[in-house]
Amino acid sequence: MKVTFALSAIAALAAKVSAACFSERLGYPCCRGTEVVYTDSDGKWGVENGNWCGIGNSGSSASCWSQALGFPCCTSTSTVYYSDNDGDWGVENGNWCGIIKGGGSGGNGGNGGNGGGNATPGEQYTIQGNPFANVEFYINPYYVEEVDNAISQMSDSSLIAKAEKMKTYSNAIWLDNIKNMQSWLEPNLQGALSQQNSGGTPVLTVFVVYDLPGRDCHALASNGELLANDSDMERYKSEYIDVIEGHLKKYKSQPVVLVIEPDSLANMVTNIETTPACADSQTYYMDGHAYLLKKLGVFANVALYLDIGHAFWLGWDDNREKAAKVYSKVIQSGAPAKVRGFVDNVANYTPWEDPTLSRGPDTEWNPCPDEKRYLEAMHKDFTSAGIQSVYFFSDTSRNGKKTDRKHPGEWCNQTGCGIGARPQASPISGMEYLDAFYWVKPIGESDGTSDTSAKRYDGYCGHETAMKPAPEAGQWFQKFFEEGLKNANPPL
Ligand SMILES: *[C@@H]1O[C@H](CO)[C@@H](O)[C@H](O)[C@H]1NC(C)=O
Ligand SMILES: *[C@H]1O[C@H](CO)[C@@H](O)[C@H](O)[C@H]1NC(C)=O
Repeated sequence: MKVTFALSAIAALAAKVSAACFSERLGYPCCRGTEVVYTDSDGKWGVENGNWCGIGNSGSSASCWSQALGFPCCTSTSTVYYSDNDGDWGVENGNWCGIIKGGGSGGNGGNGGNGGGNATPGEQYTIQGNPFANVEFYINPYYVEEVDNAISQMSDSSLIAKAEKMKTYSNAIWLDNIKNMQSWLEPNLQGALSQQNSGGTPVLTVFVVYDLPGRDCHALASNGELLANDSDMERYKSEYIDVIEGHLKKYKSQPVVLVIEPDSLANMVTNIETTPACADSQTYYMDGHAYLLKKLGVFANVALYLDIGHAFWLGWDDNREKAAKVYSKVIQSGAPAKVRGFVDNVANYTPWEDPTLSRGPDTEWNPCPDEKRYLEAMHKDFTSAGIQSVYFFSDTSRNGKKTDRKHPGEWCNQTGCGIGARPQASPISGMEYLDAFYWVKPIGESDGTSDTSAKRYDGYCGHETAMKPAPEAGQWFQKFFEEGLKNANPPL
């Protein structure tokens, strides 16, 4: 296969699968003996201890073809994640696995037309207006797998029912290092394309571009792989942005939204003077934006949104004023690229509306104490600053409920958090500049480790209102996921 990597090679899994028979993935054990009682397209069946069992690794067409390529066969999924000349690939336990043909009866209905072969891009798609409108949202099969794993650890049936619903909602795919970009970008574009080709409705995929040199200069938990130096800047351009550009150029017949570099420009607004690492990163952040805008902001089927932090970051009057200058300068530096707008509250917890707060000592005189008032103010300020296209979408993956945090600057794994509004286009009437609510941060993936000895430990993740113990950023956090399900608002 083209994508030669293993997210985590699990020797034990490979060993288990090589000894397995075809029937295990269908929920039946392997036979010890070899007497055939029945044969169907899945393979040869025997009966032992009063139960069906499978004989051998292959039925008429059910051979584990991927083993020869060094990958196990899928045992519990038939969701096609990627197809190439070798066959259909799924993902299990963070590793690629081969889907055995003729075995699709394992009870997994798949997720809507992912099962095409090598989908071929068609004619150029052109986004007109709101890219979230009149499209289907792509469901990330990897997240579905994570949720399935989470469900397998649950026993409460009402919680399981809520978790099942999570598999029907879209969230963004984070291209948070070069390797993950190589692994996730093209297969998901392919998946969305085959769904679009078979269903007839455009299928929108949202990716997060997130690998600037010196990334996340003000926090430790999500520091990136590239340092703020010239040689890493070259890698960002040639190994990351240029590769993304190539794929977007190829997959021109489907809509794509890009979230651009969360936290980076907000750090340029507030943290250059106070945080040396942000001062060191400044030229790379600015040049990086100019470069990526010129490369990625020129496709008719791709809409870009620059990250603007959240209400309790840039909401204060002086910060908004500075922000208008920084963002208009960045957009000009990327000309002739087009930027559709801005995305707020990415991976944060600030509620969409919080009528209990108004400007005063409680908000430290922030006049924008919720995301709605923040976007209203930003819309005004950015428009006055001469920015041409001022639209927004808001990350509502985890802001359904006010969390336990005592200070709105707390960002790590907040207890009491709940899933927020479901992904939807044009959610608020009268707010025509709000393109969508959408889930950028996949809920359940950790914000950062609470292990104080870890290299990327950030003090915020040890705070009183942070859930502990927490795994490294991006890894699955079961307890946190369950809390989000229970507290979902509106309820799941
Ligand atoms: C830049 O940082 C990388 C580590 O990511 C290091 O390998 C490289 O030597 C550095 N280059 C310079 C010019 O300092
Ligand atoms: C941080 O998140 C982890 C998992 O994401 C959770 O267990 C931990 O409680 C959270 N910590 C805080 C302070 O919210």
